[in-house]
Amino acid sequence: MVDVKALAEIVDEAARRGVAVAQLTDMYPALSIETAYAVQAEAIGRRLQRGERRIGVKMGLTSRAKMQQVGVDEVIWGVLTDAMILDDGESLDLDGMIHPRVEPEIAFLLKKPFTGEASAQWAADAVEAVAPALEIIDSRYQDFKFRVADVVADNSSAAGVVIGPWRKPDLDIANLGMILSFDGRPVQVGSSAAILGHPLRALLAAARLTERYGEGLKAGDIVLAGASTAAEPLRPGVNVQLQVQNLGLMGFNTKERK
Ligand code: 0L1
Ligand code: MG
Repeated sequence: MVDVKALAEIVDEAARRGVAVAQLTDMYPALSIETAYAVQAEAIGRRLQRGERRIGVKMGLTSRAKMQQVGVDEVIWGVLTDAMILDDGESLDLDGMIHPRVEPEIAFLLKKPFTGEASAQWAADAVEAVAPALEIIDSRYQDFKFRVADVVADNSSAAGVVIGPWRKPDLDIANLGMILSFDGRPVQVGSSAAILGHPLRALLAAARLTERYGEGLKAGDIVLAGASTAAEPLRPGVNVQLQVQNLGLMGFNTKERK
């Protein structure tokens, strides 16, 4: 019998203290996806008890590049809280993180709730605004190695999010060029088409999966669609920028080591 509370404490404490742990599936090789989402929900409950507020969800592994990078080929999701938000242009302290990476994404802001039953048109109509976004991920597992149940339990590696300027969703986002740069040099180049063929498909997947394993999508939620390229390891003292065609430029800095 899996002790969901005990596993939630392991991943939550690892994130809080910035200390890597062994994969949960070492202890429970048969850990199911359903139980892993229960562990995720319990760990998020611990964050909410500490005063954090749920602001939306992140989709993970929505592109081939991401699936290949971590050797898991299943779309997953996690919860975003207000404590994970970093303002556009702000500085990020890497101290307290284990092996942080950054990846280029598209963010949606929802104006109405919708469910797994929704059509693509309904999903598009539910979007209030769209923005370029950078997700900071930090697996709590040693060597950034995990199986799908491990990463789900670990809130799909969510660690931080920077959102660029919001704009009305009155443009075609099917195939936008996305360039992630470190200190002005491109390190990852991709297209929004790499996100499940169209970022709106990630939104539909979010509705389906969050309804199945969680609370569904609500008005006011931010939804990160998932990365269009592999993630890039972060290091101290770097300027990180994302340029998304027609959506604009945004970014953050990492602080120098103390
Ligand atoms: O946002 C993501 O695609 C991350 C999902 C988990 C896998 C990873 O840590 O790269
Ligand atoms: Mg991501």
